[in-house]
Amino acid sequence: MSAELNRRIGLLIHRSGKVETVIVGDHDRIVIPPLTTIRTAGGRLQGLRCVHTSLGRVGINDEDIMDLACLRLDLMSVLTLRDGLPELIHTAHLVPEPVAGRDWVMLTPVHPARQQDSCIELIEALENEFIRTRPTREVDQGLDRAILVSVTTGSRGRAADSMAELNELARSADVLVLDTIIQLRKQIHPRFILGRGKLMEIMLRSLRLGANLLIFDQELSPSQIRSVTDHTDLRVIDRTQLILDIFARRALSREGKLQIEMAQLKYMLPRLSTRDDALSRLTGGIGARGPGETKLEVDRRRINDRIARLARELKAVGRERYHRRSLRRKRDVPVISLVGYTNAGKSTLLNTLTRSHVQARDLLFATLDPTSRRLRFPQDMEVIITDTVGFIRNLPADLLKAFESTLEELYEAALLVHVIDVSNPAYVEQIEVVESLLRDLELDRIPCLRVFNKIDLVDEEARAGISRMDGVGICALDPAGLTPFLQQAQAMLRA
Ligand SMILES: Nc1nc2c(ncn2[C@@H]2O[C@H](COP(=O)(O)OP(=O)(O)OP(=O)(O)O)[C@@H](O)[C@H]2O)c(=O)[nH]1
Ligand SMILES: [Mg+2]
Repeated sequence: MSAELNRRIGLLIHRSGKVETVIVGDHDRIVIPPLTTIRTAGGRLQGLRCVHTSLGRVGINDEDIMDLACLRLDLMSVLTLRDGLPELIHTAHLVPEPVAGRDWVMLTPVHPARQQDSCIELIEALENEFIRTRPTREVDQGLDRAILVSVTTGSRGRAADSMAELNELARSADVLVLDTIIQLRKQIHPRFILGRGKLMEIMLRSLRLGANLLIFDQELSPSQIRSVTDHTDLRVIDRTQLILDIFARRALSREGKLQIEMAQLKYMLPRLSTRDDALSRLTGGIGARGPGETKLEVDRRRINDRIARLARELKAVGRERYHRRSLRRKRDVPVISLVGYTNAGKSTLLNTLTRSHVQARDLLFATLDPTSRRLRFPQDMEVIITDTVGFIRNLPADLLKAFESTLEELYEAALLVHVIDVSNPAYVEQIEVVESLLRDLELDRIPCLRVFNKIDLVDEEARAGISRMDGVGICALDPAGLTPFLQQAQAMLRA
């Protein structure tokens, strides 16, 4: 048939022998359609092999290897034709350990009638080898296994710092990080975040390490997400989605939950079209449509309805909160608000000052919901101290917007205490991130006291440098050393 049509014909064959897909290509190539996600277990082969014809003399080419690697196919076989009849079958498969610097091997071409070995036995032996070379620890079972990817036009140093933070974010979301890849590019293509070669390299690595998730440090546009997901069945998310996921896990209060859901839906909305395209390509449109409305439109409308409802609920919750705050205002107790980069030690400081037990952990975004406590100052003055969500670089705009009512608390503060983690190598940039967010929120008109925290973790030299800066050094874990901070805070409140 291939010879008659003068086109390549390809089959995707399941291990059971069932033909999943028949692909008719043109003279020189076939395009494998996006798979209907057969398997997503990291580190395993797809369970599908591809066999296609080739009209010339060429067996396996680069394109075939790309498909083999990116789709984790069991095998890729190319049948060459001679005078319209089968000549030789060329087969390539992936290997868990590179052979001669390559992640795949080619078998010796044979006439299709003279194949000796069972391809199923070959595939199963291979898969066992993949599993054997990648032992998983008991404790890691059930966790997402991710490769972190950064594609940037900036400097390597900056990309590395940002990657370190992405790593921390992943850890805070209970994701096991298997590897990190930084690619520096002169320009970033608006449609393709990665070149084909790099994508293939990442796919091969994910197979070798058993990853099931790719996390990009950059925010991806819908078409960039698609350019990756079209070639792989790994889940692909970006930093923003990771942050949203952490927030969704941490939100405890009703308000927090509403805010997060709102932010997630808003983030999802423009990205919906991607999935619909993939869907309609698979189902061919017919059957995927309801009466006069596509599934996408239904989804869109449902989400918009939900967003509108969330907005109403949030408004109601906001009114309650306003009420509570106005009571506090009447009593005329000054409010001190702790602000700062995530993991700086805000909750720890609140706990030490007020002998409370707010959750303080070595995780990013440990705190989401605001907490207030009473605090009596040494010179007999009573204040309320509040702790809230931490800041981070490139905080997604929708997320910031979603937290508007939480952040509103800050506007009532008589004093902001900016907690800085001086043990973090990037603390100078973190100060800038926090202060510029405060400016954006127009909070820079409130007096702000810089507190250099975790001073116990840095050496003498660094400490001397800090003491020259404007602010006070503290160790939030040590109540005895907090007096200078309290004195300065009180002085600023009195001023
Ligand atoms: N060594 C040392 N560790 C500290 C100090 N202050 C806080 N930590 C630790 O830093 C980690 C983060 O502290 P948190 O108080 O949770 O930080 P946070 O600013 O509330 O962070 P988020 O709520 O995640 O934004 C915890 O493991 C604390 O034990 C300090 O002065 N010295
Ligand atoms: Mg906290």
